[in-house]
Amino acid sequence: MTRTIFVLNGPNLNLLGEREPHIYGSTTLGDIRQMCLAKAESLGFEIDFRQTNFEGELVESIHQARKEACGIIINPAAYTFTSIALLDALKTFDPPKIELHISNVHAREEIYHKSLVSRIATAIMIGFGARGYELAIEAMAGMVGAGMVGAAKTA
Ligand code: CA2
Repeated sequence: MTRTIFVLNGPNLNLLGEREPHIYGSTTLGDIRQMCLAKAESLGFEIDFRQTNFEGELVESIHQARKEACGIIINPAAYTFTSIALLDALKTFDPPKIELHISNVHAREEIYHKSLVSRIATAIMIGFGARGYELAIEAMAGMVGAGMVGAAKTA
């Protein structure tokens, strides 16, 4: 079985550390990538780390993950709340999938409260800042090790 975890990041997350540090902190996406690689290596996993500003590219990455990944950690950013295409793609991915948000979306404006992705996520990591990525990798390693399968695909 593959030991590669896909870590997918959606629109505008390439700006982390450059703008709005009071919400998202000062860690850059490059820093987060390095943290993910180090954490995964310590647990015997590999990371395929990606960011895109395009919805279709996220969908394509999920299709690729179906063949190559033992789990997906995804911060869909704004597509969390709008993308049925992303929801449908994630439904086709059987292994564990963790939805991740750096900020506590529930403490923010109402437009950030209704995630479409949460309906099919195996687990959710919200509000731990950049550290959430490391925590999600630890959790993913545990779930994969336990042979866990993701949440129902038909939700
Ligand atoms: O907290 C998160 O990780 C979010 O997924 C970030 C999204 C937001 O739409 C979600 O509600 C919560 C926004 C990402 C925008 O990233 C920026 C980074 C730096 C400066 C400006 C935007």
